[in-house]
Amino acid sequence: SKLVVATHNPGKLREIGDLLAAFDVTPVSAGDLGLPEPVEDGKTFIANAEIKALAAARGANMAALSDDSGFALAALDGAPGIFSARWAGPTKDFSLAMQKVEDELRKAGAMTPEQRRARFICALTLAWPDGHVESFEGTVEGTAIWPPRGDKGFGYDPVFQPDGYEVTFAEMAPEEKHAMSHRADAFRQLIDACFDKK
Ligand code: ITT
Repeated sequence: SKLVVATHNPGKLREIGDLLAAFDVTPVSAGDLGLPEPVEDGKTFIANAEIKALAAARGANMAALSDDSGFALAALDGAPGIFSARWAGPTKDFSLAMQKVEDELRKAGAMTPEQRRARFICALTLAWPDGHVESFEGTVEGTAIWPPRGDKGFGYDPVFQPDGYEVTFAEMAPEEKHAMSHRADAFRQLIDACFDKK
């Protein structure tokens, strides 16, 4: 069966495609279907994931999967959180967003690893054209490091070192990140609840 992947973020699309590879669904991207991006005015990751998945499911008249995710720093009360994409500015430059993370952590006096606790959050929503939704949230815990390291992955990956690893997400092979990421955590829950194995 076909599934619309309701994202315009190429990094996410690649990871969701990898994570879906073992299942009996053919992903089609929202961008390729020419679906517009809805306004994400929810106050939580799940609220925004539901807005995106429902808009795509209704627009395409097919089941749709969305991902609303972000980076959260304990020392900044969870910022950037649901505003993670916006910290990169209109040019979507994540070297800028990572610099802003570092500047804000310094301003907050957060210099030790204990003060630099960070987590990624991923909300996934599967939605159907009739308005039914199933949502799941996954997380991964770690530390915000500086300077950025690695050139794989996307977004804030170069400044995130997951607990128990000496490498950042951007230094990991994709399979390694997929085995333990916030997205993988949310996916495991969704797959258990909604998908049949091939
Ligand atoms: P769509 O809404 O089209 O899916 P977006 O990039 O606007 O794309 P979000 O509003 O969910 O999506 O923003 C999430 C941001 O959080 C994203 O732009 C990344 O910078 C960051 N992010 C999410 N998952 C990440 C990951 O696995 N690694 C690094 N950064 C991640």
